[in-house]
This record gives sequence, structure tokens and C-alpha cells, in this order.
Amino acid sequence: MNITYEHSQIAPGQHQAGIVHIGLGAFHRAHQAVYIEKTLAAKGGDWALVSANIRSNVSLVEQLNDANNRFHVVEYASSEQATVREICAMKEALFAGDEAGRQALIERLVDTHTKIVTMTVTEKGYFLSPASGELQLDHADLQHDLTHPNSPKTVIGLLAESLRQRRNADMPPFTVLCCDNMPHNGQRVKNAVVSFAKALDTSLAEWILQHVAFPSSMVDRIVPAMTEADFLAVNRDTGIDSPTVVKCEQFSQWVIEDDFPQGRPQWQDFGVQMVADVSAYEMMKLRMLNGSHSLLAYLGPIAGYETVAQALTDADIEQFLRNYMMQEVAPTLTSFEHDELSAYCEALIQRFKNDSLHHKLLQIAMDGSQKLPQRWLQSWLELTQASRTSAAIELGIAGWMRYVINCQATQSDLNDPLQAALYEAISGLNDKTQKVQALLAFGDVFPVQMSTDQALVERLTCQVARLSEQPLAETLHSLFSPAV
Ligand code: NAI
Ligand code: CS2
Repeated sequence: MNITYEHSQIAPGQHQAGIVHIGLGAFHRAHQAVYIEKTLAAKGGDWALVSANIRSNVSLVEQLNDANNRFHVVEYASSEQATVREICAMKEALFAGDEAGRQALIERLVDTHTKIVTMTVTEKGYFLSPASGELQLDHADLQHDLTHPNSPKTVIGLLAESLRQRRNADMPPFTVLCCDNMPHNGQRVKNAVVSFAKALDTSLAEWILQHVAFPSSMVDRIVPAMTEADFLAVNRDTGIDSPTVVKCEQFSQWVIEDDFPQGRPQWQDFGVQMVADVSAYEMMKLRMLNGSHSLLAYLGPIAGYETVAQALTDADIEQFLRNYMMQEVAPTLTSFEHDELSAYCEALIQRFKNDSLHHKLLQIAMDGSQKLPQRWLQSWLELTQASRTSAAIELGIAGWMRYVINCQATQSDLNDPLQAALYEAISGLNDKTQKVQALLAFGDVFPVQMSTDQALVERLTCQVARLSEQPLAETLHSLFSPAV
């Protein structure tokens, strides 16, 4: 293994914290923190990070604190080559899942140095209807925040409360930068915060609408959750033995709408694409990359595969993904030339084959109800409208349905915020057609054009049965020409 070590060039404590991040998970450490590290090292400035968790993972925060918030990112180009980066850009890591932590986080959000608030709290962390993007104000957590607005538990409540305090103190607002894999993520978070504020104080909602910028962004770097085996492998490859280390692929992309009234780091000098409108990039990434990931997540395990790279050793699956990307996604991405999309597709196939990542299909299968609309269903609608085939997408939907049905039958964890409702909808039903209909009836996930389409119900029922009864290769061969 050929390892390059990149030691941090910044002195911790030298920079004020200009960015507060909510959602201190693996992705934040391996993506945003790396860009900030490079920017601070080369350009300086008061853009250090305060990074917080408001839900899970108090132990990660403690482990980071024990290491003065210094950690390492191991970027695997392949099983032969990796770069180890030391990151010192995080000035503070805090856990805000209790009252003291929440107040400490609000204090940082209201601090005059804070110019930008970034977030990676997963799709479900915003409490939006996945299909429409509307805020689900009746959710218990948001109801809690509406009745205790000074002690909010959700990211939406935290943004509203800290913006309220800034407005009352005559301070400028911060810019809100969502870094989760959602379509129009800035616009969705803006609508959510404004809807929430409206329910509390219409003048606050008005102030947010007029003064706060919510640029959208497209983020991309494959950062799998660390397993025990990964910690051992990283230790073996690099000598680093730390619970805060995170590993990822070498590739990284960040496209951001350039709307930062309070200023921003000079990201454009460090590979970030600053653009006027991110929607074409985000659509391409969500449908091509994430859409392929979800196909692998629900179909790969049927053939016995546990990771993305394992599934890509199967020539039929590789061919199936190419087919999906070029026949069912490319026609929906009208802003790009065919050659660009073809190159993007080939680059993705190569990224998926990186066998140092051990990216678990089960991790990607998580939260399916929050992911399907932007990854597959919008394309399905557009293809259907244009009378084009969407056989790969439909096989994926059948794969997801089979997965939900099997998890319900064995009462295992689906790892999805809609788990209870999905299980209730299909429990007691014996007939596969009825189960398919019951799942399609989830209006927060599937558009009405799908739930009322009888021919689709029949096709999905047939595919769910096939996926359960015959080898995946046979199903793929019957739908698509086999790999040569
Ligand atoms: P992770 O599991 O390491 O971290 C998840 C983070 O979300 C934690 O900080 C957790 O406390 C927080 N969270 C979860 N549910 C929440 C809720 N209801 N309210 C508030 N916070 C909540 O996951 P990771 O890898 O950091 O990914 C997080 C998100 O980042 C993804 O869902 C995706 O949207 C985005 N992302 C991840 C990529 C990856 O490869 N890991 C790549 C591109 C984007
Ligand atoms: C994955 C993404 O977990 C998932 O659903 O599809 O996290 C994926 O790895 C990233 O978006 C890559 O940028």
C-alpha cells in the first residue's frame, strides 16, 4: 500500500469559528472539513468549524474532544494507494442532545462570528414529506419545538430560534447551507424554516423570507460508515489507531449556489464549483449515482452481495446499471450532452468498483422512503409521460417492496422513519397484489399517477414475486440483454 501523509498546516485556535455545522457524522468529517482545512491552510480567515450533533453519537463528540478535535481522513484511491489527511479545522465539537448542549449550540449559532450554518442530518432530519418537500408540522418532534421554541430538538427549530435571537439583537442572519442529498435542498430547508416560523410568529417568518439566504448545494463523496473491520484495516494500512478516523474514496465534489450575503471561504480555489443554479448537477447526481446505489441496495443482496464493490464484480449487474443510467436517467437530464453523461456513468462504475471502501448495501438501503422520490420516482414520471420504458426503475421499486415485505414478515429493523406505518399497512395482507397496492398508496412517497396505475400494480406484483422466487441473474436476463 502506497500511503501519502498530508499533515495539517493550520494552528488550532488561530482562526475564529465562522461556520457552525449540525450533523457531525462521517460525511461532514470527510467532505466539508477537508475543504475547510485546505482553505484555512492556504488562505487563513475566520472560517474554522464548530460541529455539533443534536441526536445520536455523543461518544464521537467525546472522542473528538479527547483528541482536541483533531482527526484523520483516509482517502483510498484503490487498495494500492491512499492519502491520510490530518484535520485541525474543527475548533469545537459539541453534543447538543441535552438542554445544556442545546443552549451552548444556540449560543454558537447566535455568535457574531458565525456567518454560515451547514447541515448533514440525513433526509429524515428535516421532517419533510419526501414526495412534496412540505414540512410535516404535525410530527411530534416539531410539535415539541413549537411548544418549547427556546429549547428546540430539531434542526428546523434550532434554525428558527437562533434566527429569532439574531433578529431581536439586530444582528445580520447567517447563511444556511444544506449539504444533505435532497433535491433543491436549500429551497426545501427555507420552506421548512419559514413554515415553522409562521406557526410561531409571522413577523419572524417574514424576516427570514426577506433576509436569510438558503443556497442549494450538491455534495458528493462516498464515505461509508466505519465498521470494526474498517478500523482494523485503516490501522493496518496507515498506522492510525483512532476511533475518530474516517475513510472515504479519493473523489470529492461540491457544487454550491453562490449566495452568501455574509461572506464565505474562498472555496472556489480548492475545487468547489460556485454556480448560479445547482439544480442540473443535483439532478444528475441524485438520479445517476444515488439512483444506482439504491438499485444495488435492494437488488444486490438477492444475489448474495453485501457491498457495492462486490455487486460490481457481477457483469450482469454492471450492465444493468449502465442500462439504467443511459436508458432511464440520461433522457431525463436534458441539460447535459450525451457524451458528458456517458463519461459520468463510466466514472461512477469505476468509483463503485473501489474495493477498499467496503460500502455496505444495508447502509444504503436505510431510509428508503426518504430517498426513492428524488432517486427514481421523478424519473419514472418523466419517462412515463414521454412514453419511454422504466423497467430498471420498476425492478428497483419491486426490490424495495420485497425488502419492506420481508423485513415486516420477520419483524426486523427496516431502519426507516416510516417503518411503523409501512408495517401496519401490509400486516394481515396475504396477497402480494394487495401489499403492492398498500405500499404504493403511501402518498408521501409515491405520486398518485403510480398508485392509480393498475398496469403498474400488476407489473410490480409480478417483479416482487420473481425477485423472491428466481435468481437475480435470470430476472435481469429476462428484462435486459445479458452482459457479454
Ligand atoms: P452518519 O450516520 O455518520 O451521520 C448522520 C448524522 O445525522 C449524525 O450527525 C446524526 O446525529 C444526524 N442525524 C440523524 N438523524 C437526525 C435527526 N432526525 N435530527 C438531527 N440529526 C440527525 O451519516 P453520514 O455519512 O454523515 O451521512 C449523513 C448525510 O450526509 C446523508 O444522509 C446524506 O444526506 C449526506 N451525504 C452523505 C454521504 C456519504 O457518503 N456518507 C455523501 C453525500 C451526502
Ligand atoms: C448513498 C449516499 O447512503 C446512501 O444512500 O447513496 O450516501 C452516497 O454514498 C453519497 O451520496 C455519495 O456522494
